[in-house]
Amino acid sequence: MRKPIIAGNWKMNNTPAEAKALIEELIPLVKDAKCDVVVCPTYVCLETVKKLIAGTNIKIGAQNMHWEEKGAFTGEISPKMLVAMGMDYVILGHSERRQYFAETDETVNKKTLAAVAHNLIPIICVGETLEQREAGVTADLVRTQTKAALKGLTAEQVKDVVIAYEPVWAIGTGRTATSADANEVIGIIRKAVEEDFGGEAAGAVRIQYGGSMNPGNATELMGMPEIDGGLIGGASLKAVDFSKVVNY
Ligand code: 3PY
Repeated sequence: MRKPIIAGNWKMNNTPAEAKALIEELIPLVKDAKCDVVVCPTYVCLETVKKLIAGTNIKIGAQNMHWEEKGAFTGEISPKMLVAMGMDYVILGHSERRQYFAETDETVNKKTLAAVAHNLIPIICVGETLEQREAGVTADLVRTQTKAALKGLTAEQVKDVVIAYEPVWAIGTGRTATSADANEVIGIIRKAVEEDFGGEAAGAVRIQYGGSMNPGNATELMGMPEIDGGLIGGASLKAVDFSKVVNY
């Protein structure tokens, strides 16, 4: 049985003071969650949030990182630094990073290998644009992105990775894939994992749905057999909304 995992991607929102207020409101609302609960604040809020969640059931992740441990990479943060700050997870290859910051399948793969080598759990995002969906290449695209991201890992390592299927056209738009569509594409991703790493790894890897998941659609999405959780954007910025998704 795969334990569901709901993660909040705060994106570029919240000052440390706002993050403190949000997490303090959230802690009591999700304390009885049956799923793994993760929040992913900006780098500048990680320390504040990490301190506040001590002793709770909430885990913490960053939204990106570089693959090198250190060096002349102005503006970047390394896996070693995230580990030193006590991070558990790191989101990699979010479509906003692919779209606006030239993230490629190759860099996502380098980051995935670095995350796993440092015992950070990567939440690897894959998903198609509207044009790709309309061109009928969704399955090919998510298969390629998934296989490229995981290349070089062992089957044992793949079991602990988290993948997020986020159709780009459903991100921040209020549009959601139907639960049947999301379930089908996640099934395709799982099959791609099986082809490269075998049935045991594919059966263990957790695959989330992301893209305008909210209190109104979480129960239905989470009821689908292939969907193991959610990567939540806008709804993770309000403690009550995020807690309703977590307690779906
Ligand atoms: C969204 O739901 O908007 C997301 O991008 C989650 O990562």
